[in-house]
Amino acid sequence: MNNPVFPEQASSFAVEVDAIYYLLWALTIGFSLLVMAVLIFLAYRYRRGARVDRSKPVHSDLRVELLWSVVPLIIGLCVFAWSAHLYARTRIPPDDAMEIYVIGKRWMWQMQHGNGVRENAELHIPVNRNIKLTMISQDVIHSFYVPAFRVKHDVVPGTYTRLWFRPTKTGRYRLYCSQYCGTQHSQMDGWVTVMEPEAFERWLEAEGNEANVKTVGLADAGKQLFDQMACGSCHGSNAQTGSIPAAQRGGSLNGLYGSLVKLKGGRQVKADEAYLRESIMRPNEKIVDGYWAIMPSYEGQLTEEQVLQLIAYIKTLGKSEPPRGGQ
Ligand code: HEC
Ligand SMILES: [Cu+2]
Repeated sequence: MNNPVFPEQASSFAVEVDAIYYLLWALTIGFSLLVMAVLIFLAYRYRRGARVDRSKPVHSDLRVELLWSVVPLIIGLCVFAWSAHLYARTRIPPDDAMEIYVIGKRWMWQMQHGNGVRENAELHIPVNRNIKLTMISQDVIHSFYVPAFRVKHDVVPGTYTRLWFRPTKTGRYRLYCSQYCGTQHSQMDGWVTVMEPEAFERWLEAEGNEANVKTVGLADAGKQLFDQMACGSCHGSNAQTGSIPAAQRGGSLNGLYGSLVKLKGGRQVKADEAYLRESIMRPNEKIVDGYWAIMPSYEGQLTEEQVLQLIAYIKTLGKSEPPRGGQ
């Protein structure tokens, strides 16, 4: 069922998002009725000609004023705390999440699974698994919206945004773009298919083996690209780079992903996907402490897909080796 007003609750967030939504409805309706009821009651009671005591009109009453200020304030703060808590949880993907890359472009969604399988306007995922989407746009702002999961996030050009959720029901759910992005915006939709884990594994394997489509894992494609673009001439081991001191080329990228990078000027940043992308596309934006700003920009030379492949490769670097110390 894909009822647009009450979409199915198909993710771990859905019930709670709806609970807050219904609470807001209840508060709005409840308070409106209360105000109306008092209004009508007083209007009736003090109507012209009614025999009531009007000798001591009340102009102000501190207790009443406090009551109608403090009670709504407390309710408002409670709603805020609850929503903020839920929001924070929707923003931080768990570490064990299965990662899928999403590229938005006019007017299509393209998904990339870790093993290299690609889908257009479709996303297949296993049920009851945490799913993390790393998303970027190739042109204008789009927004990835799956009502049944109660998740929506902008997909912007130039940097990655993230979205995560855990589907709790198998089925097919609508996917929309919810930022007006041009003439065919309304057709920038698709389907998310949530499958039993075994069925998903079979599907993924079958897609990967599909005749005449040679799928190479994302990270493997990234490794090929890394060699092809000769990134290793600056970022390789000493054997590859000869005797040039590290500062005059680039350091090893082993264990970089997820680490804290010290920048020139003393600032520290976490090496997440957005940082890696920026380091490749606009290397002069943030210079690593102790290095020279000699890395060329690859902006315009790499497609978003290729950048994703490079990042997938960099993420695999040094996982088996000890974390890098001081480069
Ligand atoms: C001419 C040498 C050179 C080439 C070629 C080069 N880099 Fe770099 N790279 C550097 C230097 C120097 C730095 C450190 C200074 C900086 O932050 O720009 C760096 C920084 C980086 C960083 C951030 C490293 C950190 O420790 O935070 C990443 C990621 C990176 N490069 C990836 C790449 C990739 C991918 C390629 C190939 C597409 C590449 N580089 C090609 C010299 C190079
Ligand atoms: Cu769009």
